[in-house]
Amino acid sequence: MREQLEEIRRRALAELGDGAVEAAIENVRVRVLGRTGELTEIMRAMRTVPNAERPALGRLVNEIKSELEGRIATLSDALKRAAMEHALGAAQIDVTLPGMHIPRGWLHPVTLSRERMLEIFAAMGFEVVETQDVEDDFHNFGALNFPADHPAREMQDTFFLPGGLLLRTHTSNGQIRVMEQRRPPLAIVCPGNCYRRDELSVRASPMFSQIEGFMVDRAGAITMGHLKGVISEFLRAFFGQGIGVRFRASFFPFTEPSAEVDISCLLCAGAGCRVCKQSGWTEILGSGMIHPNVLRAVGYDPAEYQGFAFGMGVERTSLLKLGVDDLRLFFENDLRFLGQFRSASEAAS
Ligand code: 2U9
Repeated sequence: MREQLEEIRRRALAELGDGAVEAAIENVRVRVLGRTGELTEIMRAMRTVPNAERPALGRLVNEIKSELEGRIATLSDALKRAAMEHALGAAQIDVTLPGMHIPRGWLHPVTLSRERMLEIFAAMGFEVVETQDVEDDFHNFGALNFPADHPAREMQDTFFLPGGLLLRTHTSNGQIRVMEQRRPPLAIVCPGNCYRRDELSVRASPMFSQIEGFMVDRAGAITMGHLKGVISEFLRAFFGQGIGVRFRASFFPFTEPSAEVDISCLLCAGAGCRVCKQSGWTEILGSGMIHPNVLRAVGYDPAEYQGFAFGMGVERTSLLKLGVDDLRLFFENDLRFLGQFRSASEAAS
C-alpha cells in the first residue's frame, strides 16, 4: 500500500509540473483528492491493514494530501496572476492622451428671471411654496369659482388624466392647498409649471411657468391699496424704477374686483411703437381681491378674512425684460441663444 501511495504521489506531482494548465490541475484534484478519489479509496482500504501499520500509513496519506493541495494552490495562484497581468496589459491606459473637455453649464434665462422675481417677493416678506403639477378638478377649478361651463374646463383647453385628474392650468392650486392647511395672516408666492393645450408658437406654449401670489389677513387689513403697492414695488424692482405702471379694470372668476396691470413699453418708453401697437403700454400680469366664493371654498369666512392675489407668466415676463421676441427660443435649447445669458448666470451665482 505504501508503494501504491508513493506511485500516486509521483504521478500527481509529474502532472502538476510548472507548466500545468487549469484542466490538468482540476483533473488531479478530482482523481486524487476528490470524494471518490484515489486517496479516499486508500483510506477506505485501510481497514484491511494490520493495526500496527495503520498510523504510519495514515500519516503518509495526510502528508501526500497536503503536499498535493499546496502544489495545486501554488499553481492556481500563478495562473490567476498571469490572467490578471494579461488583462491589465491589454487594457493599458495612455496617460499622455489629451483629456476630454467637459463644458460647465449655466442657468437658463427663464430660471434666472424666476429666481430674481422670487427674490424680490421674498424681500417683501412673501414665503415661497411649491405644490403638485397633477391636480384634481376641485383644486384647479372648483375652489377657484370657475363655473361648470367655463371654457378652460373643456377638453381642448386642459390636459385631462385618467381618474378625474388633470395637469394644472395655473399655479392657483398651490394657493388653495396652502389656504386649506393654514390660517391667515398669509403672504405666499407659488412658482411652478402649468399646462394648457396650446400649440408652441411665438406667444404660447403647452407648458409654461407662472408665479402667483396672495396675501390674506383680517377683513379690512388688506385692501386694493396693498395690492397696488406690492405689485408696483415688484414691477419697479424687476424692470427698473423709471417704468410706468397702470391698473385696468378686468374680470377673472377668482377675483372681485379684478385688475390687469400694464407697464410702460420697454422698447419706446411709452411713446408708442410697433411692439406695443402704438399704445405705449404692455400687459404684464393679472390681479384682484380674492373672490368671497374662493375664501368660502377653503373654509374662510369672507366676513372675517380678505386678501389680494396676482398671477403672471414667467416666460412672458422674461421675454419683455430681455427683449426676446419669440417664446419658442426659451424652449428650443439652442446653445447659441442660451449662451447670450451665460454672464448673467455667472453674475447671479
Ligand atoms: C387664489 C385666488 C386668486 C391669481 C390671479 C391672475 C389674476 C392672472 C394670469 C396672468 C398671465 C395667468 O400666466 S397667465 O396666463 N393670471 O391674470 N391670477 S389673479 O388669483 C388667485 C389665485 C389663487 C386662491
